[in-house]
Formats: sequence, C-alpha cells, structure tokens
Amino acid sequence: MSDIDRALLRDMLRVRRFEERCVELYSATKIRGFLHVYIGEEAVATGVMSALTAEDAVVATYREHGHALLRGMSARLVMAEMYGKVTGCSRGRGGSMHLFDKDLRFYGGNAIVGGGLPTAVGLALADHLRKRDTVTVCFFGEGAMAEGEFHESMNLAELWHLPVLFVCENNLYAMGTALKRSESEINLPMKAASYEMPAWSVDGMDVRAVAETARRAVDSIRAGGGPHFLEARTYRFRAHSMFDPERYRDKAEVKLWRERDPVDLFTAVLRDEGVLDDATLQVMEAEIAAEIEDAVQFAEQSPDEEIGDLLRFVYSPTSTAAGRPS
Ligand SMILES: Cc1ncc(C[n+]2csc(CCOP(=O)(O)OP(=O)(O)O)c2C)c(N)n1
Repeated sequence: MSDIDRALLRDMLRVRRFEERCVELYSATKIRGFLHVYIGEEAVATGVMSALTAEDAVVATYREHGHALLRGMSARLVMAEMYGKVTGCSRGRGGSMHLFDKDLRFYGGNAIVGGGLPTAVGLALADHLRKRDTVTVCFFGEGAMAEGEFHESMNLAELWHLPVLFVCENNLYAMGTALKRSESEINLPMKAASYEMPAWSVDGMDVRAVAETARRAVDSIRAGGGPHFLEARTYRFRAHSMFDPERYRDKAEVKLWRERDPVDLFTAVLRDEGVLDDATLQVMEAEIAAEIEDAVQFAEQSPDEEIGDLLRFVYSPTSTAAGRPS
C-alpha cells in the first residue's frame, strides 16, 4: 500500500473510531452538552486536509472533531475538551463545539451556522496582506449557504482575490430541513460560480476523489487563482446531534447511503488492488484503539478547572487585573 493510501485509510479510521467512542461516552454521561458527530463524512476532511501544509489555516463548524484530529491536535487534547477538563484544548470551557489550536492554525469549532465563513475570509486577508504563501480552508454545511454571511464572504473573497478554499460539506440536511425544501436552487457550485470563482463538485464518499480534487484546487489557489468553492456530496449516518429523533428522513434513504460508507468503500478498493490484507488492517485498528483509550484515560484522570479560576478570561466592566470582579 502506498504511504498516501495508508494515511488516507488511517485518518478516516481514526476519526470514525474516535467518534464512535465519543457516542458511547456521551451515553454514559461522561461527555455532556452538545455532540454532533461526523460519522459518514470522514472522506471529506481526510481528503481535503491531505492537500494542506502546516502553514495553511483551517476553519470548521461544530461537527469538527475529525478536522481537529486530522489537523494534528492530539486525541488527548480533544477528548479532555469533550470531558470539560482543564487539560482540554480550550481548558474545558468550549467542549465539543469549540476545538481550537492557534499553533496548528486550527480556528474552530464554531457553534454559529455560517460563523466560520467571515473568519476564514479575515484569516485569508491577513495572510494575503502579509504576503504569506498560505491557503485558508473553510469547512461548512450546506445549511450555511442560506445565511447572509455566506454571500458576503463569497463576494469579498472574490473581490479581494483571497486564497480561500470554501468546502461545502453537503449532507443534504440542515438539522431537520432538507436542502430541497429550503433552497430554490440546489445546484450549489452554480451559486458559488455566480460570484465568479471556480466552483467544483466531488463525490464526498470517495476519499481519493476528494484528495485529488482538493489538491487541484489548493494548487490553483497557491498559483494565484483566488478563491475556489468545492461541494463534497456526502451524508451523515447518524442523527444531527445526540438529541435528534430523526423524523425527517426515512430509513431506506439512510440505508442506501450507508452502502457507500467511505471507510468500507476505500477498504474494498484497497483489497481489490491487492494492497491491503486483514493483518495490516488489524494492526492499524489496534494502534488506533490504543491511542483512543489513552485519550480516554487522560481525560478521566485530568482535573476540572479550579473553582477559584472560573472567572479568569471572563471580561466585564468590573473585572480587576486578577480577572475577578471587585
Ligand atoms: C446562525 C444559526 N442559526 C441556527 C442555528 C441552529 N442550528 C444548529 S446546526 C443547524 C443546521 C446546520 O446545518 P448544516 O450547515 O447543513 O450543517 P450539518 O449539521 O448538516 O453538518 C442549525 C440550523 C445555529 N447554530 N446558528
């Protein structure tokens, strides 16, 4: 198996297994608050991230555990954040929806639909003005395209010719609202193209296709091609969040998409090519399981924030230098 294929498979499996464990821990009330998992969509972040360098910037949504892990955040930091522990990447104050790491240039984790788009345009503008050879990638769901921020961001990115890759993870539903019920035009690249930027669509269940298309887009942006839009057609296999009774889509549809599970599809391709065998897969699975269990143990054993520190980083007109109201 080539190093590239090994990395793509490993990355998708890591995200899948990490989140399956999160679902279990959520049911066991170890993880609290909201939890939106990415299960079914792994090929998108995996493929796109494979086209980036460490200098590039990444902005994601609240369905971002996979993006954070793939960007290089350790499973320990992510899991501790899920647990609300002080050792988490946001000191346990953000939880599942607010993973963030400035050194990795991973800027969220955004709870606000569409909120990442202007952030990404701002980051790209700053890099552009500093003449840095970087690309900012912004992941968002198709639900964000109904927000005014989407249109403002697309317009300014093109007007200023900024190095941004807009990646729309089109899983067909924004919570319980089907795309076709909320948008008059559901050809998403066409909408983006109306802002005069190159706009492409890719099968988001095929990790090689995503990686290749993302590579072309990123190369074109780096060569001075300005912003690009990429729609990845995908599907979330589980509910919107842990609180969603999922009454808006029928089981047959979910079953049909599950037959195109990106992890299974890629495993089958590699087996057909004769480059992946059971033993290799088992070793990979065992390494991933060990990494995740280590992260769970780390989170379990980590301390909560000290009560005396709770007002640190909280701003108010009455704050003192020590961060406590007088
Ligand atoms: C501005 C704003 N409006 C509404 C919400 C409530 N909300 C949370 S998730 C969501 C659906 C977003 O769907 P989409 O962007 O397609 O992403 P997906 O969940 O499918 O990944 C909505 C409406 C919100 N968080 N922010």
